[in-house]
Amino acid sequence: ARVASSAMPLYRETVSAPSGASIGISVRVPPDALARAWTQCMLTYLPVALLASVLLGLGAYRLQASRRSFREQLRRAMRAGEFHVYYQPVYGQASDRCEGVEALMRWDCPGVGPVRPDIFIAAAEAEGMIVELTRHLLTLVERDVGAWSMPPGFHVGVNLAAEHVSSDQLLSDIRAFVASIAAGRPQVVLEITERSLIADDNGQARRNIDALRAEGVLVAIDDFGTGHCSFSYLQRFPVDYLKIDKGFVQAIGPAGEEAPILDAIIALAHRLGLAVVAEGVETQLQFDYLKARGVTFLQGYFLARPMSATEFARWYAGQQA
Ligand code: G
Ligand code: G
Ligand code: MN
Repeated sequence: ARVASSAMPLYRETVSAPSGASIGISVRVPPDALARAWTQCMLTYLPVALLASVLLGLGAYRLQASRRSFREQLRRAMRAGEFHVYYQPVYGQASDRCEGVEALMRWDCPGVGPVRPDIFIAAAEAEGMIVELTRHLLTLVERDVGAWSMPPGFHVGVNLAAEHVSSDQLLSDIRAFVASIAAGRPQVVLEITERSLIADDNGQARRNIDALRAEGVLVAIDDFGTGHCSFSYLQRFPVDYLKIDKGFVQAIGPAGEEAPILDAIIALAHRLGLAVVAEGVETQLQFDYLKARGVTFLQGYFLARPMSATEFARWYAGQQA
């Protein structure tokens, strides 16, 4: 269409037809119409864009704030003494008695109640708080173990997250822990997961573990068989125990059905010269099955549940009597 010559060119194109002729197309608009269209466009989309960016910003801020507040909440809970440690007896099959404990962290959050450890441990790992939390656990264990009187060599097992195992603070943390409980001459056992071996990109975890084992600390692979387990890591990464996950132990059926994977793991451990710890032993049948296959240590509700430090001291004294 033809419009006033003051109209602004908006679009221009020349198309050549198959006949050889060329057709010119040009679109022009009067400036005021163009300005009106732009204004309308802005009025429609600008509020939407503004709203979207405010919402995004608010979302990012709240995510940051909730992360910060989770870290602050953990620190506050540590200061307020809301964490404590439960101890689950570990039974030695050769001696037929309790030869150690595994320390398991508990959080009683006022107004909320007990928070499940798998939840707060996973959250602490995700928020970069696990090293701080584990250090706190070590101080609680120091206090508890100091109040017991156990025979020398009594096993004290603690769980370590992969991030801690591969950090350069591990050596000093564990050395300080060992020194602080040295009076009773216990045997410290570090329970690490398969992930600690696999995530060891720069070899720091391996160096830490080698150094601590050379100083007499024992190392167990926890929850064995549940991670991305690769047998080649076991060959390259020397440890002392394989701790078989309760899932495999529970495969021993109520009528004593064979558990082929469990049998294979026990055989593999023995071939590698590793002692086996079975966890989650809940029945007499499972207990007998594992004992018959030469499992060194057993742990589970059939033997004893995790208990507080004072309950454990009383229970242990009762066992000796
Ligand atoms: O009792 P149980 O529900 O405690 O523990 C649940 C899980 O939490 C287990 O896999 C156990 O290994 C883990 N866990 C308990 N205490 C600790 C701890 O102090 N550190 C780490 N890394 N894991 C722990
Ligand atoms: O993953 P790790 O081995 O660190 O955790 C031990 C977990 O197993 C703890 O949550 C502990 O309370 C739990 N546990 C200990 N004994 C038994 C048992 O006999 N049966 C079951 N189902 N869980 C157990
Ligand atoms: Mn464990």
